[in-house]
Amino acid sequence: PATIFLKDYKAPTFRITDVQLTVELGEETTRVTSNLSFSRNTDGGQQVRLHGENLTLVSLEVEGREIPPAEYTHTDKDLTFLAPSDQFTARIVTDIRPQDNTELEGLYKSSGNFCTQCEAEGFRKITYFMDRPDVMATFTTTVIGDGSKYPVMLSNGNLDGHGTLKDGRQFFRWVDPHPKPAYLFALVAGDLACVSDEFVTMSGRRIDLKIYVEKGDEDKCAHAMQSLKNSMKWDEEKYGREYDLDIFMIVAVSDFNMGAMENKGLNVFNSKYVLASPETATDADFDGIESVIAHEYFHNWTGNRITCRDWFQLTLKEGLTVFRDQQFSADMNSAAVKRIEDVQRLRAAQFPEDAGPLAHPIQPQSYVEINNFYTATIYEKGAEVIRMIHTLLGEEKFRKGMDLYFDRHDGQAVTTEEFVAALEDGSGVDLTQFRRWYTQPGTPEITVTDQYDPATRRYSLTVRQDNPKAGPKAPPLHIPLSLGLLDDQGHELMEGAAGNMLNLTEHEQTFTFDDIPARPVPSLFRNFSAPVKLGSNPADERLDFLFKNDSDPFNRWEAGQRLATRCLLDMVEKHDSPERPNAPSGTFMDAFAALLTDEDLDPAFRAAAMALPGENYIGQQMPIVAVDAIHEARSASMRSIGTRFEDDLTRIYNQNSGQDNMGCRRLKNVALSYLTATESEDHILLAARQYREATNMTDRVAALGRLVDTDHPEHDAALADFYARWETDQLVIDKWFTLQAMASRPQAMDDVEGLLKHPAFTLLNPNRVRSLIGAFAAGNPVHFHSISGRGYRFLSDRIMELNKTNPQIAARLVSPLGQWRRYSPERQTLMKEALNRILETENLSPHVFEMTNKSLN
Ligand code: B3K
Ligand code: ZN
Repeated sequence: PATIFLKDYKAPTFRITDVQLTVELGEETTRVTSNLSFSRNTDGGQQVRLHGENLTLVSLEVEGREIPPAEYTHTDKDLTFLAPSDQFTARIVTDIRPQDNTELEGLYKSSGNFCTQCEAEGFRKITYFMDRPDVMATFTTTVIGDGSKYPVMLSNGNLDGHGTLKDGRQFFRWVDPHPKPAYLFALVAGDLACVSDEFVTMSGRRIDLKIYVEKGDEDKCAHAMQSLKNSMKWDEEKYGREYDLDIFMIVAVSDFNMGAMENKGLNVFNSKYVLASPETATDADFDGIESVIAHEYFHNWTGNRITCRDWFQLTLKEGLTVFRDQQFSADMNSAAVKRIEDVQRLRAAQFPEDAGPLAHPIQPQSYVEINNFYTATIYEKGAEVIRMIHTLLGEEKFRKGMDLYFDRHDGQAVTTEEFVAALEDGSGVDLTQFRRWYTQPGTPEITVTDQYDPATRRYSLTVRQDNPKAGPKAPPLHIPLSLGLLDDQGHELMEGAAGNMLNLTEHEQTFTFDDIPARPVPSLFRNFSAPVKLGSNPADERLDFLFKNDSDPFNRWEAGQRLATRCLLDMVEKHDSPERPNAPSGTFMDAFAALLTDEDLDPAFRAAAMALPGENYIGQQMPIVAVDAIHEARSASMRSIGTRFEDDLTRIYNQNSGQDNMGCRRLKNVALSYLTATESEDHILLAARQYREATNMTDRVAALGRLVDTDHPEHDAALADFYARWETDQLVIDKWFTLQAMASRPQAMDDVEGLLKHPAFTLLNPNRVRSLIGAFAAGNPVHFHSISGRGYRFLSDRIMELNKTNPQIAARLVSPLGQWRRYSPERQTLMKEALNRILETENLSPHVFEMTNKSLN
């Protein structure tokens, strides 16, 4: 497959300015008639090339004249003909078969309903088009079909008319006045239920809000609807952005390749990010819905009205919109806990990506398959880059920059350079050096040393940055370092508890502070002010001190995690030696004890601080991941903490039971995880009781998660009960698969293989694939990395099967194997073998090819 390069970008010779689309839905064939208005954009000849895949061309007319096959060329990827003049119209008729579309890109069927997914290049699977984001057109879409089967027919924009044709078929016509690229096109038709509400905008316009779901799910839309209204209000207040159509629609579908899609006025969602009730969804699900609803809504301004010039600019809309949804969720909930979770996600997914064979800058230079570039780097690191701009500019100037960006580029398809320039011009802050974040891959490693001279009362910090992944000659990045200095009582030595902002712009730089009465304790990168790795690990006492005193909640949590990580790594290192510890250090245990009695802390924060870092995170801190030793060290620590603090944990468990509060549930369930780690019968029965008596899914799943890791009779009983209880709710059954996929008990691999044959398992549903296969590969290190190689073979078999039906989903599963350099030689051999097996597969899709090939290099 061919590689596409950013440097080869050329503006299109012609533009399509208006599209009149008629889609006649059929059970056998669906006919698409497209009337296009072209106009010249640049010099460059008469040739017009339209993208098209899996289409049957029925006819082509240009300026009303039927074009004979001799006058156009036609491959399985495109259609080329000559333009008669600088402005002309074309009419193209094609047939497609949505019912056979298992890739879930273009027009396809989900649970009997028609729906679309066009980003990035799906519109070309519906009709011939200039399917590139810098071609923006107004769309009028007429949907025609059997009204008894598909009473609901939706597309982008405002409803312009509907009725019945002479032949009895029903039609709906939608007009979208805002020019948009084809990737934002959407069409939905089916027998769906609708939940309605409304929102009055800041200028007093009344907007209809509609959420379409399968019949029976109407009572699970309240949280999504509330989140939508909150998002609309927040974007007005925070960014001055008002909604711009008369109606905003969301459709929930059960077969969807990712989370959701921001199509203009008609967002299509994975039902996982819409449907929720306390009985069926966990607190984390509720938070996920809030943030994805917000994310897609925010795209209306950052993505839709201002879109990307080409797909190399993807982070222009994704990084920025993730940053906006993170800000929104922080405003709606606990900002500190939200920041912790965002950083955890960045570290879990993006740091390994940026350190491995698939590392790329947030603005990549090349790709084979664009769908492979919807990565944690483009999204999460992209959001961190925007956050750093926000930090460097400050709230007020950031808003000025954003205002200028919206003013200057509304209605355009732009580059990240144009974004940065607008922020610079609007704020007056120079971002010349900062721009390097867009083109350098890799996570910078920061080393800090400090000195204090009592005679001069001068304190100095020497900070060094290295980015090995970007190469030895890579120029230094502009890194905002938010700093606090604490005296020995834990008081802030510098003005403002938020600390000082240092601009790290050199490879190595020394910052000095005068009038410091005694050696201070530095609190570095407060609120995680830059996506970097802090190499130098201070002594346990210093971490303990920060854990108890830092006024920055993120760094407080961070100090605790670093302390825990150090203990766990020490246990791993001594795993095979006689002095192998079976519990974390005394310093850690004392710090933990303090948390158990600190009733002033926000419960959700306390729960986050009490949780040990995960096995994958610990593994990331080692050059070669000691899979089994890490698992044993972490389990032993859980056990020893549970035993040592049994009384306190039981008290916390009881105090926080029966409270209708997310933070309390989280705290209670952390306590439960330590108690059950002791494997004492009482505590297993406590989990079993919580499972049975739970009034909400958060508690039920937390309890079940504790039971699936045991051999206790309650294991089978609870799993069987859960399945029987929720058999008809696909999203809940996904949880049932996931819990078993992540279990560490010895027979877990057999269980997982057995589940493939379960009647509820199917490779055709992406959520189901993620719930079993994705969860196993990413969330079950001990079994996935089993030295027998069984886990690797299991994954590669599934990738090869999925390659045939859904290459996008198949490709997303490759990355765990790409981490092979981080494992022992035996595992390396087995992982590479698995990758090579995939590479030798016949008819390998470009998606899987690119991921596998790069993973081996
Ligand atoms: N823009 C979509 C993602 C499309 C992925 C295409 N493979 C969802 C989002 O980021 O909002
Ligand atoms: Zn997005």
